[in-house]
Amino acid sequence: MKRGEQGKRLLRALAGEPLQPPPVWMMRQAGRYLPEYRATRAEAGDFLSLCYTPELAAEVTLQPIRRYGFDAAILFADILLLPHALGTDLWFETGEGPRLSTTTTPEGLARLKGADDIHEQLAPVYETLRILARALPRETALIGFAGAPWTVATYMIAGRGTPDQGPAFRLMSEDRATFDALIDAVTEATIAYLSRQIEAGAEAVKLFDSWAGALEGADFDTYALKPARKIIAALKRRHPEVPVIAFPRGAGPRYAGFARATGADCVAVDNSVSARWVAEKVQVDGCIQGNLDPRHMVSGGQALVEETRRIVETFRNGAHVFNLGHGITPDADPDNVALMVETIRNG
Ligand code: 1CP
Repeated sequence: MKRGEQGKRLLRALAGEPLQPPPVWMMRQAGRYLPEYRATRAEAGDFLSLCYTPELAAEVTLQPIRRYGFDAAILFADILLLPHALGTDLWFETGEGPRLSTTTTPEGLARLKGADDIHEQLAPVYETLRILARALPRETALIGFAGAPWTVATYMIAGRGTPDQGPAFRLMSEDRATFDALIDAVTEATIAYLSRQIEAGAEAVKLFDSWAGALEGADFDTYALKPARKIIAALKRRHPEVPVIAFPRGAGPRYAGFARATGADCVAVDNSVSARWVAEKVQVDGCIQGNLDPRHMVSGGQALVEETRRIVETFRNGAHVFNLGHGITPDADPDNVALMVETIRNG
């Protein structure tokens, strides 16, 4: 191997190297659009059992790698396992989504476990990573992840997903001290959780701030930028060689400067921002990831091919990891994923 051609392609891109073709993986690449995922999920019985059974979680992580040869595998787990390990009740209502016991008072906060006491419950997640580190093809990078504190807190406060994060904003305005203490508790636990994921074999980690776009003005700085900066700084002290991908979904103009402000090695962008703008304003600071509209995985055809080519072309002068702007949906056609990968790799 010539110098410069060494190492996993995902990690080279995250280190800032422009690559043709770009490495590719997909958010929610292990999921219900794949018949083999549905079969393993049925075997597990329910979603949480799937997350907490290392052999089965590793199996569904590997399924899209076998099918498509993606450049990265992402640990199969969920951002809500962390509140679960902090002591929150968690269950999934079939067809509706997650339900949690709520944390909205100083007493509720006091009942949460400390950051050092989460690992017993999360041991199966670390075991999944250890299995994957052994089982993955040598060219495939292993990504660990956690939710960003604001996004995780919105679920802990509301007890479920909410379209507007109303309950979290209400607590923020009515009892900011409790709200801030919850953000701090989740921040500390996230540092402990991601450190253990790295020690178990994750070669890169991603912070999902799915609801960052709801934060405006100074709140964006306080609750999206600052916790990300704190988590990334702590991880870099312990594991300086491990790259961090930040995904402040919906950040819009605030994507610009996000990498510099937080120390993230790569900023993942959704599909509400134009690739041209991202190339000019975000990619100047380093690697970017995204931003194909996930709907193309449902509709396919020539539009999918053209959009894929356009995104590859627009980001070709800098470091780019090809991905969707958000997770692939259950109604996606697996053949469209194959067409996307083929278009990226063969033009
Ligand atoms: O099988 C099923 O029906 C469960 C669906 C499902 C899956 C496949 C959930 C429930 N979580 C997951 C896995 C998951 N979740 C991964 C695995 C790795 C991958 O393949 O990408 C990851 C990274 C997540 C992250 C996650 N969970 C986020 C952040 C990313 C995003 O999509 O914005 C969020 C917000 C969650 C919460 C969650 N978990 C599941 C659902 C349906 C939701 C959203 C709930 C809501 O807001 O209503």
